[in-house]
Amino acid sequence: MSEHCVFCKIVRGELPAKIVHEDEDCLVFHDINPAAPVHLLMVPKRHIVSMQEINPEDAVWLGRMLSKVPQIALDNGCNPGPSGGFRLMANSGVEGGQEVLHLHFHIYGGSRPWKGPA
Ligand code: DGP
Repeated sequence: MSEHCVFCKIVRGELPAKIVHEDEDCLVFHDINPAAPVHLLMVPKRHIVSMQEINPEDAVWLGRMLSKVPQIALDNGCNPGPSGGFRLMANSGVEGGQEVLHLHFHIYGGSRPWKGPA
């Protein structure tokens, strides 16, 4: 946990968020500034800055967390099947476009076709 991190504050319940899923590894909530009809953030509960800090020891919890993305996407308005789908994306580091320095995965979807963020 990091005292001043905005996503740690959401994990601790100190800041409000529209939470759609919670388990031992992560929270999933709506992005405050949606860039698609469905725009969720999957945030690990542990404070990890970005994918640059991930190493092989993280494979178990990271794999367990990411394996839940398809069902969470479907349950929250993404369309099923090859003509539906979603985009899963993680910015990593400032040069990777990351603004909140706590690892998170964007889940975008909910329209077809959707060209993605600029
Ligand atoms: P990134 O550029 O990958 O670091 O994206 C950070 C995203 O986090 C951005 O789309 C806006 C979102 N965000 C920032 N602060 C908050 C917040 O307090 N609540 C919620 N729900 N989303 C936030």
